[in-house]
Amino acid sequence: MSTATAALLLLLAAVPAVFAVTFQVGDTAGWNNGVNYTTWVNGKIFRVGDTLEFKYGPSHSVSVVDKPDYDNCDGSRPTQSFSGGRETKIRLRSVGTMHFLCPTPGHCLGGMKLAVPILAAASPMHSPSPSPSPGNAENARNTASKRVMSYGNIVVTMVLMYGVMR
Ligand SMILES: [Cu+2]
Repeated sequence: MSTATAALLLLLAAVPAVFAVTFQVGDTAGWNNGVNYTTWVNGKIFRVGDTLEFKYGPSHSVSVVDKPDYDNCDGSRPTQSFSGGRETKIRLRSVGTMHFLCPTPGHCLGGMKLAVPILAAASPMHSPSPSPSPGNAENARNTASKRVMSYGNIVVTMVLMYGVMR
């Protein structure tokens, strides 16, 4: 196979990775009172490999809960909990729906609850994780989707340069 063909195949393999996305929850409003997160989710497509970025003040926290606790705004037994930081990044690791709420009394009832439906990754390159549990927010992986994007960009650049130099 020619070098050009090889480069093209490499490009095709890398392109889906370019689309791993980091979503800032609530957009500029962040993770806060007075935001309708059901509305925020509408029309967005979340995939395994994408990242949720919660930005919040000291009165808020982020708890991962199951659906019944989400429905009841019960933050007493989260599967994961994050606080103290101004920012929490959670990588989406498996297909399904992840449920979040703010455990500060009254905040969930006031609307600080988020249910995110997660679809399969666009390509096998994304399927990360030996870990089966969704949304482990390990620091080491915080920038994973950005690194994936950089990798895609590098490959695209290489291929473009190759085309120009021929
Ligand atoms: Cu809150």
